[in-house]
Amino acid sequence: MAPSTSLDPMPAESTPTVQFLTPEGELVTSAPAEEYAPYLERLTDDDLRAFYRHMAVVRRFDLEGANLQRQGEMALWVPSHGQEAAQVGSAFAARTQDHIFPSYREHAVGLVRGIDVLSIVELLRGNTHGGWDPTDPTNGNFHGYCLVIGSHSLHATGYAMGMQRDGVVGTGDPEVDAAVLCYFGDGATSQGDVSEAFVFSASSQTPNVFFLQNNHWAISVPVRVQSRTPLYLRSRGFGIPSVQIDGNDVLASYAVTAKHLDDARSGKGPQFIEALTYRVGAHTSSDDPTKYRDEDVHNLWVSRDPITRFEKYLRAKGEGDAYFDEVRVEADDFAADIRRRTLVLEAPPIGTMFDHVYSEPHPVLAEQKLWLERYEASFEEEQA
Ligand SMILES: Cc1ncc(C[n+]2csc(CCOP(=O)(O)OP(=O)(O)O)c2C)c(N)n1
Ligand SMILES: [Mg+2]
Repeated sequence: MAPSTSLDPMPAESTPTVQFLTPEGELVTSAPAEEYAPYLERLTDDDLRAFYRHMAVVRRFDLEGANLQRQGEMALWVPSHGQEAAQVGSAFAARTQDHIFPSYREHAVGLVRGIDVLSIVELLRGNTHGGWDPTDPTNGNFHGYCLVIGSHSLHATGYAMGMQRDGVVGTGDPEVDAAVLCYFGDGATSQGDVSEAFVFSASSQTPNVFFLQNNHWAISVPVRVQSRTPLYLRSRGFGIPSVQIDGNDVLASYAVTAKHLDDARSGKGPQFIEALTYRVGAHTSSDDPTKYRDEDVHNLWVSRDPITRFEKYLRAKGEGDAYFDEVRVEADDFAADIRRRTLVLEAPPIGTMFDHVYSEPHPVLAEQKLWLERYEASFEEEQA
């Protein structure tokens, strides 16, 4: 059991947290984890290596993103450092036909679902308003990032209600049945939108899995200010069962999400998962966490690092230096490729900002677009 910290909403000892991997990388099955253990048995060694590889690559991508922002290539960077296990495990639990509604820190989920993560750079550089097209089959049903805190929990619930009406829930066909996995943060649970999503999801018994990454901070507000109860208990008052997991344990994240997505697809209704994790970096590149964070608590969470923990586990299982060296080279190459492609990104034609406001052409926007294009062109005429 993870030791509690002054930032935990309640002492960890009093909550039944599902954990399979201790921070030392030892495999354990505590009582609350037992029902999820069968979901681990289906994992092959290749799956475990894929978990590690994705976590390592996305951490390197995150570092490159932060560096590129500091070098003036992006307006903003949103770090995912520390949250790799919560994201990679849960993302691997989703099936191809499931839909994912992220907030804005889910770089690892996007990577697992197959988006070109350069799109995240383009979004934070201001080159696009959306980043990627979720309806493009190559984008793994990974919907757009959402910066309006908690609002996408309603989109995710509405989408799941649509799936029920489309008849893709509870058919018993594993190729057809689908669910919606929705990610949000501890701060988002204070938003009315999340409560409303819980109401509608519970009353319609939608195929939703709500995945909360409790990274202990909403910018500079600690989680203990957001809630007087552990957050995983929140949904129960709405009639949505819930479970708290060690979010720095990729195996717990995988197994628990896999079980509840299975339940959701088969028509058993929604589930809420609270993954206890920690935002090791700043909220964004615009934030300075040294102004409000306790160094000792920070260091405690760093000692629970999800990637180091999983590396210890894999090494104990027999994985050697060659594999870890290979992943390190792959992660460096990946980051170098992102850098190379970022540096040649060009600003899009200015009119594109009007193109996706509505799904169909709109006369007022068409007029505004024309006006802006003429205005821009007037500078070129002046110079001529
Ligand atoms: C509706 C709304 N209110 C306020 C903000 C400003 N804001 C941006 S991020 C953030 C904190 C969110 O914290 P949390 O939900 O824990 O997610 P995290 O950033 O920790 O992943 C706030 C308040 C916003 N983007 N949207
Ligand atoms: Mg948070």
